[in-house]
Amino acid sequence: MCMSTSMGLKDIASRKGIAVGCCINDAHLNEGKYRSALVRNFNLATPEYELMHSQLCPTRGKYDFENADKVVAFALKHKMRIRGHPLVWQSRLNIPSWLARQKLSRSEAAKLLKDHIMTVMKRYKNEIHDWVVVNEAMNDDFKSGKFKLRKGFWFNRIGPRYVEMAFRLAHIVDPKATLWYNDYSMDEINGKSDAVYRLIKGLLKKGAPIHAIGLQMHLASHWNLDPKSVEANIRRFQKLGLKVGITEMDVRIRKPVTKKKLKKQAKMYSGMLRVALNTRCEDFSLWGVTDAVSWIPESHKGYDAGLILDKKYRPKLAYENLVEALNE
Ligand code: 9MR
Repeated sequence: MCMSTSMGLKDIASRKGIAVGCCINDAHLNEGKYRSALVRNFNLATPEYELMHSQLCPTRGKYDFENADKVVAFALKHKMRIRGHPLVWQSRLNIPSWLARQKLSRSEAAKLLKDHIMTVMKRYKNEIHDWVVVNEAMNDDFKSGKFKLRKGFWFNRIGPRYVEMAFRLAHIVDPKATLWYNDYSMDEINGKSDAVYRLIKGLLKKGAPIHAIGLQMHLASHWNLDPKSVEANIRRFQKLGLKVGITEMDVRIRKPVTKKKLKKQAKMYSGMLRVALNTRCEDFSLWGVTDAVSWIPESHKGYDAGLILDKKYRPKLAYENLVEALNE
């Protein structure tokens, strides 16, 4: 079936039963090209930073949902599903500074965890039905090969059980919501994905309401991911009864950006999309649509051009390869 060229990724993907998603940054929603690129290509939205604890609650007891509301309203207006992200994340960027300074007993910390989860989920109970409940709880100590739950704000005050606690609280607030565990560098079968698999399997055995696994898939174009290993990793989580999604894909390029590196990037994007299609993932989501709006240059010095449209919103080879993979 020939697809009209005016169709975006989401239209072509809909025939394959997979959602195509993107993070949305409210600061750029006043830019026409940014809005059009999102509306044309995606039917799943993840607020890029607007639901972070530090953004929502910069002052104790006072929530400011203004920016998050903008992303939610935009997504609903354009019939995009929304994945709320993140409810619980120990990153220093996510924990509000007033909270980080608190000396808390275990029960006080548990109450604050519960209050935050309830406050955020209740506000969007009718709009958001997928939540990243816990983000990046596993350390990434590939050097030692010893993978265990990261120490951090909630771990240090509540202990390792904060993960299970967060999922159980989220399920109580919205028993119908799909609850996700999301992490990076766990796309292939490796020490970290093994550790997450053991963690999640154990929690499921205890009846923890975990429904889905998000593979963030933040890659670099000089890496070589083994599609078979990614496929096997996805399938083993699915065998636990879990949904799996690619939640934050981008493929950063070490500067200078060359044609050869862009070609490799394109191959990686379409290769992972084919894996997502073969394994019937819930979604194939990117952490941005245009190189003009990307966390990469700031966070990965010396890297750029990690997304599928260039800085002038022109489709890159990566975009064309995704269309080709979807049309197969
Ligand atoms: O791209 C996000 C950036 O705008 C935020 O300031 C940052 C806060 O830590 O989070 C970035 O997104 C991260 C996501 O929330 C979790 N996976 C890794 C992403 C890149 O750091």
